[in-house]
Parts: sequence; structure tokens; C-alpha cells
Amino acid sequence: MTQTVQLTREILERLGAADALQEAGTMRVRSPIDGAELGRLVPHTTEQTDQIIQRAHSAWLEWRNVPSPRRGELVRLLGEELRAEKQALGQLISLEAGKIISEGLGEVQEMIDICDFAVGLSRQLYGLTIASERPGHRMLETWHPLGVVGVITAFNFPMAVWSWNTALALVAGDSVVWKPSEKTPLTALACQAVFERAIARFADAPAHLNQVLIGGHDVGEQLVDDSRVALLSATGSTRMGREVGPRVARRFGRSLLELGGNNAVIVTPSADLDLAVRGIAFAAVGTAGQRCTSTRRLIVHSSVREALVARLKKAYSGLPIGNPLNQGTLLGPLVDKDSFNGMQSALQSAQADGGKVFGGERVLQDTYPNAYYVKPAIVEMDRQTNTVRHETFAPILYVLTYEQLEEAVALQNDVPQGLSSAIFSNDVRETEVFLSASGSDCGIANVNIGTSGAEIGGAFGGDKETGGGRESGSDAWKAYMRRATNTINYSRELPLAQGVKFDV
Ligand code: UN1
Repeated sequence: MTQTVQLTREILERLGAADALQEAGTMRVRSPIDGAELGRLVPHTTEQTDQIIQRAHSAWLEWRNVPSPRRGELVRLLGEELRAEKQALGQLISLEAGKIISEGLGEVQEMIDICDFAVGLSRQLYGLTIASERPGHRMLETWHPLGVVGVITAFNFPMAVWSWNTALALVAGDSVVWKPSEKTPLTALACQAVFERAIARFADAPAHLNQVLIGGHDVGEQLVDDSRVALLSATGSTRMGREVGPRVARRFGRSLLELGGNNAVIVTPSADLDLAVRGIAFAAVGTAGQRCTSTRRLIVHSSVREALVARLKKAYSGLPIGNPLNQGTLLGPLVDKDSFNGMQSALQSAQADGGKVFGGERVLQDTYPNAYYVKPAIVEMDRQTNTVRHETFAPILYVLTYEQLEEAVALQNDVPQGLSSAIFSNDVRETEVFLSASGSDCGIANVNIGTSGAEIGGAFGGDKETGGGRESGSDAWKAYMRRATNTINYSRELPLAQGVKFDV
């Protein structure tokens, strides 16, 4: 038994989630750290999936009548349980998704943060009072629980994306069916176990408020197509979203899509290069370039290009690559072989387009023959080719040069995706242009920080092929509720709106 397998078993035992592992299971879960098989799971059948959705629906029928501040109390307890198991959960994320331990712990912190946010929100699900045009009338809007929320998550944030959805859904009065990535189902089972601890401390919670659905594409499709699922929140590739969006729309369900990003950093002549190097390195290399917010393009002014690229290459050369569980490692493995192949073929196409490639090669194959560690790549391009415009989920940073800021903004926006963006500049004219209506077209636009690592307080998501959904903070909760407009007549007359006469 390798160290990864041993540690995973210990954590699952500790959390009370080890029972799900079954020798006869057909779904094999591997650690990106060494490729070892962490366990096998039995996928849910069509019939079981149907029952899971039915149980979620029944849970919602009860939960919607519990006052929202009381619902917030359950999320408060969940936050407490997460705090108590932060270390174990953070390690499990590292083991199953391969991210460095500090980022694993950061992801658990992100869950704790959204719980805190949702608890406060549970007393602030405000509707408006609206002036009626009719005498003796009052208008208002009320927010009601929506129903079952289906949550489909990706491997790269195997817990946090569930928690953004679930913390809000629970205070909104909804129930949740969660289909995690086939690459990271163990972290989902661990979260479920921690959630059950919170439920056990909460008097009268309906059973099945959150359930995990284990399986592949087929169970995902069933969740997407089931009309009992009022909202389908899906995080993953644009290819997946292109399938999910229309399918949910066909049955007039709601979808919340958080898809690909092709995030750029613009560096202007006035930029603080020390800050830029650190910001870009974290955003391009952190999580091995496998965040949807990872920086994939650097658009740099010709006057600072040489200096900046030289400094980035130097920083890249000194990066500690290795086992993400070890303190000090900054770059862990790619999730699997397919991901490695995808990276290599993107580098080849970029080269064929005239790109100059630095780094990108596989390392540590002697120590980890079944895992895929790479040097992060910097690719200097003459122009924004189709390879650059495509999102490759790996640590590749394409470098493009500009002369006028308008040109930089145009390049930044000239990709199909619209998630995150940033500018490094000390010139307020430049930063304000970047943030203006004709500036960055992304859902996230930052100044003097990188593209990744958003806090939970803001709305998270973007437009164009990123899918248009907004999760997490701000008023993202509205997606999890239905709005009713109420007009109340307290007069003895019945005036009609718009002055219409209809006397009977
Ligand atoms: C994702 O990659 O799917 O902003 C989410 C960030 C994180 C979330 C990323 N807070 O990078």
C-alpha cells in the first residue's frame, strides 16, 4: 500500500466515509500524486438515481417551510464541522486532486467562508417593496425556495464548488443532489460525512437534504434531464456546458453554468514588475494551471516585455516541483495522463504556429512512473492563434505583445471565454479604461492582482462561453430561489392597472 493509499484510507475512516469503498466497484479512483488506486466505488444505477432525486424532492417539500434563519443554523453547524476537519479534508483534496497542501487547506477555508456568508444571508433574503400605481394597493416581491438543486462539479475544486452551491441552496430552502467528477468522488463522500455530522446536531432536519450521486456521464444526464431538478448548476468544460445548457432549457429548467476561462493579464509600462511576476506566477502555475481562473495569456507592452519574460523564466526555473503533500512544493502533478497529452499537443500546435516554447517537459518520471509532473511552460507567440484562443487545462502561459492599450484590451477580449482578467499598472487612466464598459469583458476584472484566487464575497462567473452563471457571493443566491411579485389591494375599489375599464 503506498503512502497515498494509506493516508486516504485513514482520512476516510476518520471521517466515517470508508464504507463506500468496495472491492467489486467498477469506478476506480486514482491519486494524481503517484497514480496509485485509492479505492473503488459502485456507481448508482438508473433506478437508484431516480430514488435519490425523489428523496431530494421530498426533503425540499419539508425544508422549504423551515424559516430561513433556522436553515442558516444548519449551515452554521456545517461550518463548525468543516473547521474541525480542515486538516483532514485539505489533505484529502491534495491526495485526490493533486493540489499542494496549502491550496488544499485554502479550498477548505473557502468552504468555511461561504458557510459564514450563507449564515448571514439567511437573515437577509430581502425582497423589494414597490410603489403601486393604484390607490390602496401595495406591491412587494417575495423570495421562495426553488426546489431540488443538481450540482455537477469538476475535479479541480472537488469540494469548494459544491459548498458555494450547497451553502446558498440550503439557506434558500432547497435540497441538493451532487454529482462530483469521476476523478474526485472520495472528497465528495468525505463532505457528505461531515454534512451528516452537522445534520445529527440539528433537530428535525429532513433526511436527504444533500446526497451524493456516484457515476459517470449517464447518471449526470439523468440528473440534467429530470424535471424534478429545478436548478442544474454545472461547473466544467465548455463542451459539457454546451450539452447541459440546451438539455435543461428543453424542459424549461434553470441552469447555472460556470465553464471555461482563458484568462489574461495585461502588463503596462507603468506596472510594478515585482508584483506582476509574483501575481502571474501564482495565477499561471498555481494548482498546476488547472483552475478555471488560471492565467493562460500574458499581454505585455513591448517596452517591458523582455524584462518581464526574463524574470518569469527565472522564477519558473526555481519552482519546487514534486509531491504536493510536502511542505515547500509549489507545483504538484497534472491530474492524469490525458491532461498531460493535452498539454503536449497544445505546445506542439503552438510551436507549429511559430511559438517559442520554454519548459513544458515531463519531470520526475523515475520516481512517479504513473503520475504526470511537468515544468510549467512559457510560450512566446507572434499573434493570438486558435491554439491560444483554446483553453488548455495545464500550466501554459502564452505571451503576446502590444503597443497601444486599446490593442491589449482587444486581444484580451478576443477569445470565446469571459471568466477572469487582470491588469498590472500604476496609471489610473489605464486601469480605469480596463475596468470600463469598453474594457475587459470578463466576469472578473482585477487590478494589480492575478486572475485566480477570488474571494467568496463577490459573484463568481463570466459570460460568453464561460456560460453566464454567477455563483458564491453578492446576490448569486437569487439563482437558488423563485421570485413572486405580490399585489395587495387594501381598498374597497378595484382599479385596474394602466387605467383599463372593465365594469361588470
Ligand atoms: C474553479 O477553478 O473552478 O478564484 C474555481 C479562484 C477560486 C475558485 C476557482 N476561488 O481561483
